[in-house]
Amino acid sequence: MTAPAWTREEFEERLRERGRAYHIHHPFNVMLNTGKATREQIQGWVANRFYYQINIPIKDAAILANCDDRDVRRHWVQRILDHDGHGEDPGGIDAWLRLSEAVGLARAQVESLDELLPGVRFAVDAYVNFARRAPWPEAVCASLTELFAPEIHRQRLATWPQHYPWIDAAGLRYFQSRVSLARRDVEFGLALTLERFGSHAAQQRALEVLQFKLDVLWQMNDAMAMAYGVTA
Ligand code: AHQ
Repeated sequence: MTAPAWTREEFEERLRERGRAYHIHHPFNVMLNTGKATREQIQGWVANRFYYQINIPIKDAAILANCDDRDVRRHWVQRILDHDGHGEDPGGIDAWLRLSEAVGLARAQVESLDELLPGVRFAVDAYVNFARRAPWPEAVCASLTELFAPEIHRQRLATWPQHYPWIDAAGLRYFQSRVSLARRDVEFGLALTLERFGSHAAQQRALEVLQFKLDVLWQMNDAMAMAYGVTA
């Protein structure tokens, strides 16, 4: 006897419950957002997170390449433009390089990936390779860690200026942009996930996929904590 599928409300609640494992709760992130991070720890975080940022559009292009649904593609393509830029908008990757300069790093230094830690590279590459190989609805589901992202961006915007007055506020514009973009992205990704993962088994798989992506983000913080230290 197979278990009955959860209702959409129950399924969404189970997805949101996984927020307990979101990297907002990782000691390295708590250190960053409670003002305990040194300049070097912040610089290490910015330089390593750059690898995640430049891989998001590559991940999203993998989803597009696998996706046979035109309506989904016409929504999803916006994510690539958001990061790579389009028209007058230089995009999120450029905004992250602006953040790099604001924390005292040269653009070329960050783009060289000289600071990239093995654990960060492996976690990000695992995410991109997952998106290349998994059925595209699973890769859409993996992006739902952004259910919890507006809070982490708001937390940075609320705490960094007071804790780190040496960081040029223009560098925080990326976080500001993601508060609304993450909400827009999640609205589409969540509706698609609730719709397409219909059976109980599929819903369980969706939770496994979300946990995988939560682990990707958690591992990135583990690697940075090991390399740069973490102050509780
Ligand atoms: O800046 C972030 C971003 O553009 C994305 C896209 C999305 C995805 O497709 O997996 N996830 C994501 C995230 C971004 N920022 C992270 C942060 O902590 O600044 C959070 C991360 C996410 O929650 O997955």
